[in-house]
Amino acid sequence: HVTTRREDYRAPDWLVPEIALDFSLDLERTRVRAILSVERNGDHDRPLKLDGDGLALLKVKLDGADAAARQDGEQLVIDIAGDRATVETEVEISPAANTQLMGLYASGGMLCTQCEAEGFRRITFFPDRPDVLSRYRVRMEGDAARFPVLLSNGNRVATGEAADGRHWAEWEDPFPKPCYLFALVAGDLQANSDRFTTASGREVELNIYVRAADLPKTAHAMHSLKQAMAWDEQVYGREYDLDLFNIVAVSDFNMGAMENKGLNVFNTAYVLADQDTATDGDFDNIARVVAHEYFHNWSGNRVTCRDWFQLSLKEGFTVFRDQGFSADIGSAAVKRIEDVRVLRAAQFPEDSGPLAHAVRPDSYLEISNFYTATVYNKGAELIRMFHTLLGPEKFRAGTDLYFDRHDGEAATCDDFVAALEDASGVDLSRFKIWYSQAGTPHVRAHISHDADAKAALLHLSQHLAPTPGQAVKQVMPIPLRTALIDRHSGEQIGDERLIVLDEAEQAFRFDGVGSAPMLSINRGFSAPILLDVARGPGELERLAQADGDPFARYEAIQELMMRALVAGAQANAVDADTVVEAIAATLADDRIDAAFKAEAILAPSEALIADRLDVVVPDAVHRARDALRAAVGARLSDAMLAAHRQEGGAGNDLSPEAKGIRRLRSVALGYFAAGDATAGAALAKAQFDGADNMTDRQGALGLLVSLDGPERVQALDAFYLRFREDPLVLDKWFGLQAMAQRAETVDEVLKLAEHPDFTISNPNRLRALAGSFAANHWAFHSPDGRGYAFLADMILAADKLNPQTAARLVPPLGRWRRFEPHRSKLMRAQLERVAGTSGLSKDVYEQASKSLV
Ligand code: B3K
Ligand code: ZN
Repeated sequence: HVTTRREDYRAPDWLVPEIALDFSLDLERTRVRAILSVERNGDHDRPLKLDGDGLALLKVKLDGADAAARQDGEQLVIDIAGDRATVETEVEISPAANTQLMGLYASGGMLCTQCEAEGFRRITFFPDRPDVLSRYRVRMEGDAARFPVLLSNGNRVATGEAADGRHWAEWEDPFPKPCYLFALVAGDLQANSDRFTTASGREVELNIYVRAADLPKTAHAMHSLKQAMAWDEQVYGREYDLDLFNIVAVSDFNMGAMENKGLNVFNTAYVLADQDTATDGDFDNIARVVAHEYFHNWSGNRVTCRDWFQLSLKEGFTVFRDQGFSADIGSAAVKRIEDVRVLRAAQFPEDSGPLAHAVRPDSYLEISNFYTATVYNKGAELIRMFHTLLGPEKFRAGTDLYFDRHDGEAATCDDFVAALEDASGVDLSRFKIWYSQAGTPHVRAHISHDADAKAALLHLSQHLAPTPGQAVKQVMPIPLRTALIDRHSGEQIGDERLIVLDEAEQAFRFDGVGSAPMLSINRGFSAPILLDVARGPGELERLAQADGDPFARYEAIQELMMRALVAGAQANAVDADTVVEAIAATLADDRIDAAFKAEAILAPSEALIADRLDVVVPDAVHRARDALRAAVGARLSDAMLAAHRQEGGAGNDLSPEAKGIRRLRSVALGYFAAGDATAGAALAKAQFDGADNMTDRQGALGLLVSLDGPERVQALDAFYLRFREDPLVLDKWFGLQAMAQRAETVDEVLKLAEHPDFTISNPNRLRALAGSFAANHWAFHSPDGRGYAFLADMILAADKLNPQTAARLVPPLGRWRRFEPHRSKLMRAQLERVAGTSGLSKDVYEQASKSLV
């Protein structure tokens, strides 16, 4: 396995300004003819090297004559005398046999492509790197009955009938693009069609292609697309640039979706929704992903990445953009809470584990392994820090300059920062260390007060633990939105300040502070750090009610719970008093909305609690959390019932208010059931039976699966019978059982793996069972090690079909260092078994071997 290093980057030897592709489509055997106009780049005499992967080469010609091409490993090497040439190749591939879902593959009888990062080489020979940009002309021909719809990037320029019931279409994309943005779709699909008029008056035809039966479920995705198009014009000044924008939904897909120019290909999970089958969370995710892929048209497609180490240039920035969009169309405060929860759940563990890597990594074996929470979500936090430092106007001037300066180019993260600096006049050089240094900085804070001087001193220190390959860490600049709050009145003292901690230890002075204040710091989560604030007694309780920053307020309640839970896990007894009071006060507060209440009172997950412990004993964590929830539920049963019964969440109402009421409905019911399992089960069953929407139905079922009464099986069976024909809902059925908080969950999961509806070849189904289970802290860490063995079995079985998706299941085992010795050994043993298996893909090999170090 070969390591690719960022420092080895060299400009391409040959450019390919034009490519013409000709597909003769067939599920079993597709022929691909490619004509490349190549151009020597710079003064050198190196041959043209084209990447390939699993291609059966039928023919290669240079300027129309048989070429002396040699195959070097998977590459095709061609000597060219002049500076320009035409290279023609013909290959055969088998979409039906393509279980990796990279390149051209079959899904439910249709054909589609996924090329990012390195899938284009599985379609034809080409310099498969993002800094080679070409104009594409694509012709495809196939059976007219099987593939009535033929799509590619750009505009359809011609169509026609061919012999033997075949037909063809030709597409042309006027915008030069890297090959990872190429796409082709052929299938029996129907479109939900609509129009959008851009700010400058361009009429854009919009289509969402799905199987005919799914058409009624496309309205929300279409609505979201139009919202996203308008938002990008208003907030970033970015207009769409073609007359056509197509989305296609596919059932078998490795990721969420893909931003191919003018032809986004989506996992059905991020397109299809209606009241009966999709939760509010699903609706939100559809809006988020539709917007994300659309936003890539500028941040990714018009300006792309020079090399894959720059992946966060498009992904971190585009996640930041989709976060802004979701905040604007929903509740900004709740969106921030959700984003930080994702960061803490997915990225912080990455940053503190064996697979820690920088937002701009330095090396990889397999680039697919670097589509991570670090590159995406921490990358977005980095952009957010720039936004915080510059303010919205200068930030916008910076992004305008970036798009302007690099339009049509393949750029770097340094280029992005340079544009922000040049447009704003602000020197950001010291912040660039956030791109290169892995790990989550740990900041400690305390306040001292000088009554005579009426001044407060904020003492801050930072520490960053070593990560693999980075033994010595440098100090980082950490932007902290900070305010002081009067202990008695609860009022903020003076204005909020933006402090930048950029030394190992530093003090900041606040004047005009009459009495010892309370500290509100890292407001809005202005920096992605771990924070330890020395607090006086009663302070968190006070901040939980008084802090003017909604995020800080949420943090205060969560920290209060976290302290009780960590102490509880260590002492095997939970003191719930302060938590009960804080939750009671939050529920009673009519200045805050239901959505915020639901987020604030939700107990931190077991994984999050475990992250605070030096040595994790999963049963202790589970017991502590259970005990706290039971105490809260028992002592606040009336308030929980009232919150559960709050009116206003009509099933067809997708307003933020209605969503908030539904969210609180199930969260409150969860607490109530924790306090009284029997009455809780009955109420949950009633919610399940009476639900006219999937949010309430899934919310209730999510509780019932963890309870032991007869309602559990009744509800699961009813759900199965009703939705067994709907793959996305069946995924929920598998996922909810895998997430059940019961001692028997491992047994259930092993049984579900044998269920006729389980299949390892569909990534959504595999993630629903194995991915959900690995995230079920208590069950996965079953002391007999069966959970670990199951996951390892799944990884090895999936690796034979789909390495990319298999590799994504490895990280939960890589956390072995954090657990008590017995489990630690069991986890390690399974990792060793995986890493030691012969014939492993480089995807899984990289993740497993790195996780053992
Ligand atoms: N850019 C794609 C990622 C596809 C990666 C596949 N290995 C999705 C997205 O971030 O928009
Ligand atoms: Zn993306």
